[in-house]
Amino acid sequence: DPYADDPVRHPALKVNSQRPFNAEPPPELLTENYITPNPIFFTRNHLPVPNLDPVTYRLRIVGPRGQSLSLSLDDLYQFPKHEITVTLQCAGNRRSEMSQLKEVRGLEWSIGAISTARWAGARLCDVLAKAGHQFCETEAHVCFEGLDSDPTGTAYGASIPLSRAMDPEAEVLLAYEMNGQPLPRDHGFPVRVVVPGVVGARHVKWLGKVSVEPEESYSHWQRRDYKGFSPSVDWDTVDFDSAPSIQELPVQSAITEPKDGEMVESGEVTVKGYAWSGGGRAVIRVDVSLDGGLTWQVAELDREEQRPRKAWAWRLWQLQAPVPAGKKELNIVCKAVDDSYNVQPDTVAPIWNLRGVLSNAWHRVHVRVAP
Ligand code: MTE
Ligand code: MO
Repeated sequence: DPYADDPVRHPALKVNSQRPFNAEPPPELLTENYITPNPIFFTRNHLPVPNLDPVTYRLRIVGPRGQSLSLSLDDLYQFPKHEITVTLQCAGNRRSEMSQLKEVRGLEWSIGAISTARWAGARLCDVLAKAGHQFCETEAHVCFEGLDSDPTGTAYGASIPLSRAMDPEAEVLLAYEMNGQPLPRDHGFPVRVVVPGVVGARHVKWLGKVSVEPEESYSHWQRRDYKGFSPSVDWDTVDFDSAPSIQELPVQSAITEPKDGEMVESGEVTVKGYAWSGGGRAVIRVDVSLDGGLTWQVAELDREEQRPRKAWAWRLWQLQAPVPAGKKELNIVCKAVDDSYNVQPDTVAPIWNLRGVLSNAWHRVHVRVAP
């Protein structure tokens, strides 16, 4: 069993797959804290978790002309330490709502394939500069390879455009700390990539190699997965080369309390949730409806700092509202707006796609009101 050496996990996690391990925190724990505690941070593994020795660990950096650098953990600690709060979301978050409409291929994530941490590490731009890389090529990519691999020896891999990697304002990290601790094994010990504002799939864990290439990564997960398609495309007609790889994610929000099917007290209801947008776009508003979207109220957003163009982390929100007299049930809905005034689509059907990615329709929760 290649998974026999996987780490022990927190019992509160909702497991979507045991081997490889994929799990999400239950909604009520997800928004209990702005910073997700490491043990309940969602986990998305494609392969067994490698067991790496921090003493012998080396990160290989390969430049555009093949020149290479081998960095130990101590070498990485010599770069200026950069610390930022970043929300990581899997492209498959909320996939289960898509598969309710029509079958999709993928893990049945509910609303918890998203979490937030303080990440610390070296900036990728500093490390690439040290490797002798000056930003010149415009059509280049930075490819990442993990040290996890399948039985044929193929490693997990992904890439981002070089322009993002070299932009100090994009704050791409080679992270060695998560919430003040060394990275837990499930989250990439000893080093992972953190690409703020970008889909989780590019945040390569157990990082073994970074290379500057003229093309995107040839990895399955860059080229044959994590892309969006029209609802009309099926597995017979799909042409993965025709769509760009997902990088920045669209605006997203979900209700974490109350839960679907719950009974709420009459009088007053408290609705809680999260909202986030990709590319550093800040969430400026969350609208909540108690009547399926006929009328709306504006939720209260947390006061966490949102830097312009660098709003990498989610906002938690809540709404306390009277339950309209005589109501026996509530159809609670939320939708977020980001600072480009991007909004979420009202239903799943027009954004349904065969892989069930980019699922960001209005989130809906149905509850009964206690008599
Ligand atoms: N990196 C490696 N090496 N192997 C993986 O399976 N999964 C990716 C990404 N990085 C993955 C990886 C995907 S799809 C996601 S959503 C995030 O890691 C999940 O990060 P987390 O498990 O720390 O939440
Ligand atoms: Mo993912």
